[in-house]
Amino acid sequence: MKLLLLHLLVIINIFYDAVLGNKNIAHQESQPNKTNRRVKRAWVWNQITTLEEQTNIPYLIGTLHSTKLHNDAEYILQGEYANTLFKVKENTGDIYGYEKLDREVKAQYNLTALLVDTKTRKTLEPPEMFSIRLIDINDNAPAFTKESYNASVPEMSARDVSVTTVTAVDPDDPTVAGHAKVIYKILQGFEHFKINEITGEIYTQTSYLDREQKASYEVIVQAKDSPGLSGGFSSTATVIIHLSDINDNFPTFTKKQYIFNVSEDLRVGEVVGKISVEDIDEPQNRNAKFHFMKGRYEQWFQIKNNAQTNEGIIILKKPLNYESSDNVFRMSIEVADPSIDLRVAKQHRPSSTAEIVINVLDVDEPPEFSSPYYVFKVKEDEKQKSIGFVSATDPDSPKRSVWYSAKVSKDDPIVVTKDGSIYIKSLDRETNAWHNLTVTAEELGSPTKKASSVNVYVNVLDVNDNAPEFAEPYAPRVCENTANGLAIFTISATDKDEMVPGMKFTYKLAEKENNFTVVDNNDNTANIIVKNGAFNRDVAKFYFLPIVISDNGEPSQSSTNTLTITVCKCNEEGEFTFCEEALKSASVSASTIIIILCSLAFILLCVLVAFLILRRMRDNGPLMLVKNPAEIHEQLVTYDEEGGGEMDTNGYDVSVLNSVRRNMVRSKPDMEAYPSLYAQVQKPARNGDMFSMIEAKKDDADNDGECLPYDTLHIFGYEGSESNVESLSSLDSGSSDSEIDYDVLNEWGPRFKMLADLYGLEHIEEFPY
Ligand SMILES: *[C@@H]1O[C@H](CO)[C@@H](O)[C@H](O)[C@H]1NC(C)=O
Ligand SMILES: *[C@@H]1O[C@H](CO)[C@@H](O)[C@H](O)[C@H]1NC(C)=O
Ligand SMILES: *[C@@H]1O[C@H](CO)[C@@H](O)[C@H](O)[C@H]1NC(C)=O
Ligand SMILES: CC(=O)N[C@H]1CO[C@H](CO)[C@@H](O)[C@@H]1O
Repeated sequence: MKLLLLHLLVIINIFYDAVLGNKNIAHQESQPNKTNRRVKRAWVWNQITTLEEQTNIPYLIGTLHSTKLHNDAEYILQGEYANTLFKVKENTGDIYGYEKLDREVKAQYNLTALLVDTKTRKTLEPPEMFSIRLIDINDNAPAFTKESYNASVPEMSARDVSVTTVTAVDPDDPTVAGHAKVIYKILQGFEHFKINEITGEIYTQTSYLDREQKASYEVIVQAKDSPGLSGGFSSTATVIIHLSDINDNFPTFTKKQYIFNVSEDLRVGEVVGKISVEDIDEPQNRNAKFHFMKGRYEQWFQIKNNAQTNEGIIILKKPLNYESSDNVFRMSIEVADPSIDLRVAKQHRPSSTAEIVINVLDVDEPPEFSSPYYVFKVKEDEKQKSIGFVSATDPDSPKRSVWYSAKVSKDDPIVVTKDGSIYIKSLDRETNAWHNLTVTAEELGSPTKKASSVNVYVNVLDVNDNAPEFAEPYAPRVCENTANGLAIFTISATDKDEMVPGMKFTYKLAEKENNFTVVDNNDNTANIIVKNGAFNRDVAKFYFLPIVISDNGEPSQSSTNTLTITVCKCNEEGEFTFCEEALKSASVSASTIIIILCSLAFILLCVLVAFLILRRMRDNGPLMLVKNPAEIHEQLVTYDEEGGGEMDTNGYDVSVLNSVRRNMVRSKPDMEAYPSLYAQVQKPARNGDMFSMIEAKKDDADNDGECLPYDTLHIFGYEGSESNVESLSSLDSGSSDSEIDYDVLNEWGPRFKMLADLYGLEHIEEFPY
């Protein structure tokens, strides 16, 4: 049958070639002479055709023909595949094919024919180019460009929506009718899809394909050639058509009721629970929007949508309380999808409401104070009383009793009792105007021991309990001869109490005074005015003006402040030329002097102890006795340096010392003249023998087991005229031959003023006592 077909095709081909005027293979039968003459050459062909896919090898393809052929001539082939695929019979010119040829591989072969003399090997004719052309037979099926195609179309599309296009190509000769013409057809899936048989474009055949029912379809398309003819070849390809999702399904609740248990201490803004719904669309096409049906609970809860998870999240808006009546909430919730395409939505709107039940659970909560903070105001003069209380209650149903505590130190003026009362001991606004503390409340017997705390502010209110005083330590100066009535100075005052507007200070002299007056300026200041300006520095260098300053508080407070006015030397212009160092403070307190003297006495004591120990050691060895006088003298001078340390520790009387010094300044020291000064010390007989006297004293000291023999000091303070050492007396220390410069004390400021005056000789007489 196939062979028959082949023959038929050959016949058709021959006919075809003849009609187009191609040169016939069987040109042996035509008139060769005529042709030869016209073209003036012997070759009579230039194209030979043959069918592809011939299998009876060798097969005749065609015949070369030259008029110059004779017995000693032969044909020779040259060119593509000459003498391999194509061979020529030398004497006849018949060309045979020796292999099966495929037009779809190579459709034409170009060759050259030669006619040569067998003896001379000379070409008898010029070489002639010719070609062997293969005639197509339909031996190929159309081939799809891909083995399988992926395509997609939105679900719920209408009819005749283009999905994709498939293409198949037939390699056979398209110029031969039907060999390469392709017709498409759907073999599988034609219920839902159709194809344009010429273009290969696939369309939807039915509308409303639902992705949620079937997401993809496998369509098999066929491509076939030789339409309308029997036979022909075909091939198939698979087209997978995916339905792409659209938002065409409503979200639905999976339960009729959602129950949430939340503890009452859930904080505002936290999540009560999450509600998930079912939506069979793909996630990007879900858009559940939840809302509560109108109701009372709206002030407590709020619902938010989570687009990612398609959930509704219930969030607390207002604090919950198990103990209140609002401890169970029931509400209806609705879900909708506003972006759904209602034209294609295939379902009726499903029931989209559910019930939410929120149970508030009890937790043990800390006590609650009645106020977020407490402020108490109390006058500073109030003492030992309760100023108020704080209170807290257990919000839970056991209603446990509450006790209170505060972290205060022992000397804190405020005490918080267990029952919440706040007591004050005594308060001073000038020390602390506020007492801020934290009070903690705890439930008695609470298993969780929860506590809460509150701030308590105690504001101490001012009471006029401080007297006004000078605003600063004034040191006014005045010239020796000042005109009467001159205001030399203005004073003002301060008060430690709260300075309220309308506060007024008044100034007056404490006692009658002839030399100055104080004039109140009625603006909280006062002027010092000279009354009797004939000041004489020889009479007095300082004036002490006691001034009473009072405030107008309730009750009024006043104090006496002494102003020290220094009288200075002045030139004619009234400028000060010489002033004593102003006494800033009116007096050095007696206690300061005592402290200074006690410390001096202590230092002296230490030195004495050391000195006596040294002495004893010296007595123990005979070598010590022969210490040279200069050395001893040096040690005694060291003692002398301690100044007024005359061991009169009970009631040191400066005036006694002073008078002694004064006398000593006036006359050269004559120790004999003052025996009474050391009368309390029992002295050994003054026989003039210093050595034996020391011996006697040493024995005294050795036999006194009770204490260190420091009282022997006085012996050395009065050694007599025969001593081979110089005077030990510190009374000498103020004399001009002392090498110590006590003027340094003047530079140490007012605290050392007294000492400076004691030791600075030039001031002694002027010291105003
Ligand atoms: C077709 O699509 C599927 C998934 O969409 C993929 O796994 C497959 O590789 C695709 N095939 C082709 C030929 O593109
Ligand atoms: C909520 O609490 C009740 C009892 O109070 C319990 O029966 C129920 O299982 C709880 N529900 C949840 C979701 O915890
Ligand atoms: C106490 O609290 C008051 C009022 O808040 C504030 O003005 C004051 O500075 C506080 N005092 C102390 C010592 O914290
Ligand atoms: C300190 C003092 O009072 N000085 C003189 C003030 O004036 C009278 C005379 O009015 C004198 O007697 C005081 O010595």
